[in-house]
Amino acid sequence: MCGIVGAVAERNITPILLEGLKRLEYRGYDSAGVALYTNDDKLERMRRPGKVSELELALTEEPLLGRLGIAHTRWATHGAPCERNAHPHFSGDLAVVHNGIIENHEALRDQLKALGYVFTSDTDTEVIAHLLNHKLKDLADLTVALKATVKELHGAYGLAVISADQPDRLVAARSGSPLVIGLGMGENFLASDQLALRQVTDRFMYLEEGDIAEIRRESVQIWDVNGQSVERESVQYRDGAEAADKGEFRHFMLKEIHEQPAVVQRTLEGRLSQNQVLVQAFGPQAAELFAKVRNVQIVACGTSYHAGMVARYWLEELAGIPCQVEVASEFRYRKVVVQPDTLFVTISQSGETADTLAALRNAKELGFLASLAICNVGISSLVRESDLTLLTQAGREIGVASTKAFTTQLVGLLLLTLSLGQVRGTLAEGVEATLVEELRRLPARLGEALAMDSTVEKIAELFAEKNHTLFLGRGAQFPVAMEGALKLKEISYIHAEAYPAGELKHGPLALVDNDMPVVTVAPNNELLEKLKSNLQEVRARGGELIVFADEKAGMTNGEGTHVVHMPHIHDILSPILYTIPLQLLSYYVAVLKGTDVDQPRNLAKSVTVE
Ligand code: HGA
Repeated sequence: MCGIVGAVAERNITPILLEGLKRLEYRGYDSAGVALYTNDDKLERMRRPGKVSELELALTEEPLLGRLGIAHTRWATHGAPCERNAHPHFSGDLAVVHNGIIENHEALRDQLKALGYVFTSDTDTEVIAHLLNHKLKDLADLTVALKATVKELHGAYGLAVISADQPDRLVAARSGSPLVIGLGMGENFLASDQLALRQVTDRFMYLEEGDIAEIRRESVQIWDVNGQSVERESVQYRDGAEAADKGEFRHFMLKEIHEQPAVVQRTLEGRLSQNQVLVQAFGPQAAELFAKVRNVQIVACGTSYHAGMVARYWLEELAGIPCQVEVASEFRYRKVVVQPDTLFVTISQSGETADTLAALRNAKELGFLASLAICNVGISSLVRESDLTLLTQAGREIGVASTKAFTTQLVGLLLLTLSLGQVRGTLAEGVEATLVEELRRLPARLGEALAMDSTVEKIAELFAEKNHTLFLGRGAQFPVAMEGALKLKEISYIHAEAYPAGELKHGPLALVDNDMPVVTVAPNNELLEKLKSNLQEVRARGGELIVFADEKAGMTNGEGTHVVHMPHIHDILSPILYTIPLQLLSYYVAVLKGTDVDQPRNLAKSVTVE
């Protein structure tokens, strides 16, 4: 979360910093700020609450020009989202921007106050600025003082610092929050995500955990966690900057929903033979490791957790492998009993999700057989630190509410299920060939579901005045209902809860009346008749039903019952298909309510804090 951009160049860098912030804004958008060593040899800053556009406006009215600078877009963890708490934070001649959380900030604040430092914000970040200032008094050199400062910080940080006293460089430190250096000709850059810098360079150097970097116009020097000077490999991207533009669509979210047939296709590419999944897609040692797997533990957060919950149904039903799924923020702090030969699977769009990453690091001490990441970013920490990987090919996801990342994760998890079953010989006869064939047809089915766009848009009108909603599903559709409820909450701010349909009578039915729409996904499977009975229970209490049902499920419109017919699909793949109308529904409800669809309040993309 939060976004950092920095630059040291010979030209004015203000537009570069602003463009970088705009590209990172999807990660945090409470406030934005920039600090520049100006052409008058002064350290100056501009900060504004709200989005980067507010900062841009302020800089148009009162321009700041400089050749060395840092900038930040914030997602507040400590202190309200106001100008006073916006980064960069100053201490004397120093300016600091920070991603992460300093856990010992209270103790440090007390020590620094006792030394006479005056705090002007409520953030944890400000202690870093003052501590560094204090260290500089003895150590004189900015890089040396930063090395001493980070030794006293507990928690997570990606830091960028400039000083008016040593304006030849930008210094940076990484521990728990990613940072990347962008390499230019006679100019260099820094950012929390290379996306911010694709406008200025295609050459990058990724900092590793514990690294400190000194970035000058003509050189970059890095020290590792032990203080040893190290070289980090530089990587060049030739694929051209991925367009961060909405094209013909009104919002990134809608664009990303409509990209799903294409990105699912891409995620399947090179991973299927005629009638089998290619196990090597998970890495060269996959076949050997998969043969030993007797259990699977999946750990993830938010939408990725819902993908993991669907996978549990698949792994147990198809591959006969016991599977547990847990949210990372719980798993990481729990005493876990690990069954022998358990594969530890993490799922994350960004691969930088702090809780998931911490869970992976803990898992390494717990005796799991191996770790496997399902992730959308090949250069992420999660991928680097896992034994096996399957990269989803969703492309950059800008909408804060995840859509295409989820469906491609599901595809990845189905490939995993089939691979494990194949290697262990536990799949029923013919199942793999059938599902491989069905997976090939999936992009076309998703396209058919997307063609229902305008039908779903009409249904959304039923929700515009409502405050509460229930989502119901049975079997593998229960996590789909959970994901549908999460989407609606995230972007329309309507309270939505998901239940397994059979649980309705054990409590939530008490909530049902004609003000509580009930959304249900009803593929044509062996649970259909039971689901229909649950829906009758809702109708009998005056609840309005919105049912996304298989065209062969025999469900029809009636009073208080709105049925949207879905293309028929193999039951195993139905969670992927039925996700689509629920994404569209939440999108159109949010549009009707006039919320900020791509950047909903209080949220941010890529949750890199605990
Ligand atoms: N703790 C700092 C930075 C927050 C952050 O990294 N969010 O993703 C603050 O609250 O300003």
